[in-house]
Amino acid sequence: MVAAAIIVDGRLLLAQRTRPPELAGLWELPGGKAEAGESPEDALRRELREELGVEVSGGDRIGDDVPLPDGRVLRAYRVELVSGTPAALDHAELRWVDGRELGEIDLVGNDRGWVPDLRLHLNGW
Ligand code: 9L3
Ligand code: MG
Repeated sequence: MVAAAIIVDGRLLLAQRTRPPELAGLWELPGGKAEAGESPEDALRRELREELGVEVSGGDRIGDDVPLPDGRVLRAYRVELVSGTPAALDHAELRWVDGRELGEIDLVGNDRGWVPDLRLHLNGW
């Protein structure tokens, strides 16, 4: 599983999940599941195209891998917007948050451990 930290002008892009019911309404770093034979970087580019309608580049790791209950790991990458304006094509809503807001918003549990690392790159904390 791969997720993206898109940071512009000291704010991080968060996306509000619509599913499954137990995660609906919570906010996450956008991303998803790598398909068979797909590299994490390719998976992230595809997911962001599908979910946000944007092209991204880069891909330095940020934060630690998060072990998921099913044995997979969730890994976050810092990416830069290359083209397009993020749109909520697969989420309820998008929001740009600064460091303070990141600490106050209801994140999905899996993403909470990344907050200290993310904040180092954000304004306002
Ligand atoms: N997940 C957690 N944090 C994230 C992402 C992208 C995904 N930043 C978890 C939520 C779901 C699972 O991974 O349990 C599958 O995500 P998706 O394929 O529904 O986006
Ligand atoms: Mg997803």
